[in-house]
Amino acid sequence: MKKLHFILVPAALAALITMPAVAADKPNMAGMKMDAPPATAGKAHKAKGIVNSVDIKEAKVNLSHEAIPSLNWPRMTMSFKVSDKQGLAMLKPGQHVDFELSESNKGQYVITKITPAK
Ligand SMILES: [Cu+2]
Repeated sequence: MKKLHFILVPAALAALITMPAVAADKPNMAGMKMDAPPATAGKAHKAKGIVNSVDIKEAKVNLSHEAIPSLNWPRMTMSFKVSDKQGLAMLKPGQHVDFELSESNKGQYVITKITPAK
């Protein structure tokens, strides 16, 4: 009986080590199934992402966003200006968020609305 115990422990550990990698991918996959905004939705582009850092003073957020089909953008990590001051004030690193982007001028995109993901 003692011997069986020693065989089971490494197997359980191996399962624990491989699990987080799988779990970390799941939220992103689920996010991609969200209803895509219609192509005619004006200048607001809806997206999802995870907050990396927040700069209240500069009104900026750095986040890793999902692909944004309406802009033909792949997923990436980048900083955005945020005009939604109220939304910005509530953000915390690691948080999953839903946000809306608008082009302000010459390819500069500003987040006009940002909320914790539902
Ligand atoms: Cu980007």
